[in-house]
Amino acid sequence: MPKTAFVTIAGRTNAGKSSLLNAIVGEKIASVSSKPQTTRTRITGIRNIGDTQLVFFDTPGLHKPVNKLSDHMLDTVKESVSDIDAVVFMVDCTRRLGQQEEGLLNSLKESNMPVILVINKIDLLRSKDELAPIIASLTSKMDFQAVIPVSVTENNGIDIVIDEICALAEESIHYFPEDMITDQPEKVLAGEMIREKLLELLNDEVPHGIAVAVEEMKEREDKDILDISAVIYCERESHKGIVIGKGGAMLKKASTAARIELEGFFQIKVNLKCWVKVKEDWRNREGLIRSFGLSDK
Ligand SMILES: Nc1nc2c(ncn2[C@@H]2O[C@H](COP(=O)(O)OP(=O)(O)OP(=O)(O)O)[C@@H](O)[C@H]2O)c(=O)[nH]1
Ligand SMILES: [Mg+2]
Repeated sequence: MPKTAFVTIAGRTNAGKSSLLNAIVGEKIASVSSKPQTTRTRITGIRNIGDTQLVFFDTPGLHKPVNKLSDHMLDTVKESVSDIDAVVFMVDCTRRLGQQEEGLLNSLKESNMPVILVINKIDLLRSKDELAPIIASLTSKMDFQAVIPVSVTENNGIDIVIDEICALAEESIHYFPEDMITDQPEKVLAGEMIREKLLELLNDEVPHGIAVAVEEMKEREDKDILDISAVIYCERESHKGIVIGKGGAMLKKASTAARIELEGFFQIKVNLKCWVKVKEDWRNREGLIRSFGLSDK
């Protein structure tokens, strides 16, 4: 009989949740950046091991809500930690637990669901001795199914996370075909790759106010070329200037980096065209948030 486990990865923003999802799935399906609040929606990643199918949900990071988009992101986390088999609660070992993390831990405690504590970024600790007090403080808060220190970027400890989750899988049919790694549409994946590059290249508030909509994505009939056209939306006219950059330099840099990644992912030559438009204060406008696929309400 096949087995399945549904697992949500939750935790503070920037802890490394999407990095973990990518490492488990073995392909980069979720955007990763050094900026907080990179992930905006629930992202599904699938990994098959023998007759066990693991279905992971990467979620937006916990943060202090600052606008309506934040409210939707935090609702996504709440909704994603019910009706599943386990939660991977990921912390950044270099940061203290925040109020939002404490809140999530308390609700997980009440739910009686197995919670695997993953302590990430141990490569940043000066010595291994620093780990014991961190573990002691976290385990005093609740009874975890397992406690696993990891470094996702150094590929250290991820196998143990996978083993622990496999042990929780229950007999059930598989819900996804064996060769599927995510349920995200290709246009969404492409848009996220473009947004990730802008997040890394831009500073301050500008990158957080960006949404990318891929309007067209089509393989040419006569040539092995994938044409992609995308619109980059930002919140103000002044931000548009920053996104485009002097003589178009910023937009060129971001779209070149995105094109290289798109070509690697889709294994085909890509012709990427990006336009920049303004949608004033879209992160506080429900209709626009919905039109960008960032809320289903
Ligand atoms: N040093 C170190 N950095 C890491 C590790 N894992 C992830 N990072 C970095 O941490 C940053 C955030 O990683 P993400 O995977 O985007 O974090 P996230 O939890 O998904 O963030 P949000 O989507 O904003 O909630 C990136 O710059 C990663 O490269 C790790 O093990 N060690
Ligand atoms: Mg993320």
